Amino acid sequence: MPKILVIGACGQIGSELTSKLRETHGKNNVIASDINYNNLDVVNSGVFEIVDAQDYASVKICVEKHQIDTIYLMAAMLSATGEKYPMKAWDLNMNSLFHVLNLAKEGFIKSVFWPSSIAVFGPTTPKDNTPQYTVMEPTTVYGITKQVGERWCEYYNSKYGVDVRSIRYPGIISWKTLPGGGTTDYAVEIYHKAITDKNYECFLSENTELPMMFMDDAIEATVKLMQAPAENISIRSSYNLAAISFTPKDIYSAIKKHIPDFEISYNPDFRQQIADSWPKSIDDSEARKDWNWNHTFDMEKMTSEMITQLQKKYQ
Ligand code: AKB
Repeated sequence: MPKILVIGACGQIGSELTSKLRETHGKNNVIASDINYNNLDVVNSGVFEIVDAQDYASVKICVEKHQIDTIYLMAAMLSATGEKYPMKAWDLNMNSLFHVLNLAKEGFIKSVFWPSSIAVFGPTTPKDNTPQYTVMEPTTVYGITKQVGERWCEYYNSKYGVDVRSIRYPGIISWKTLPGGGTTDYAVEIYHKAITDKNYECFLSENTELPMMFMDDAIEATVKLMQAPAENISIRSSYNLAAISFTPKDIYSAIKKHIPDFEISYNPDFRQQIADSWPKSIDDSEARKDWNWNHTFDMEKMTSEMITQLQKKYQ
């Protein structure tokens, strides 16, 4: 059984990843950690430690205390917040990655999962069916940290034999924990507002198409990648990953089928420019080939699950 530490376990992906890993590997083999107690479901559902991902000693103490061999580093500052605090985004996203990679290099842990993002791509990248290997000129601080991080992951793998694995997540849609500070967050907010207010003002324009994925698929992909035999992992920077692509107008129409009196308006802000620099759709054939990745949620299935679950939550 691996002994796992999830850093950033209170966040949108970290929280659901923690519960999936606990189901799979046993509650006592998965230590959740974050910089605060922001998600009580996570804090109260197993062993929880306060860990500052930016502080090497804080991470190392936790690793040694629990004899951790695998770290999932889910702490990061996302694209929209990163534009407000560029240096903080750089420091958090890069320092945390170096700490974890160095713990692996020094032999304290055996393997690392680190999420990259579609934000590694930029305006000069082909937008449709974006290939695994292509032009990458990110224009956000977040995207720069993810692109540089990918290079370091590949470097630590080839120079020091570190077993680091990564996925370029698209926008992730979930109902349990809210995302924070991303450009794709509208696709979660819209479901909440459809139920609570029957009205949503979208910060992206109606025809802005972006790659997206339902949380269950994102978690499944992460677990699959980490369980794959090392010899199948041909990419040590980060894998393209895709499921569905849609615009605000598309998601509005899908929700309206369930909530006919739902209304939307559009008021694009600074996040529009970020969205415009990203791909519309992603070619993830390498992930499908190397570790049998396959998504299961399309727009319809995701929308009925989101609405069913959120209606229960707000009852
Ligand atoms: C963001 O919008 O910043 C993130 C991402 C696509 O990585 N959700």
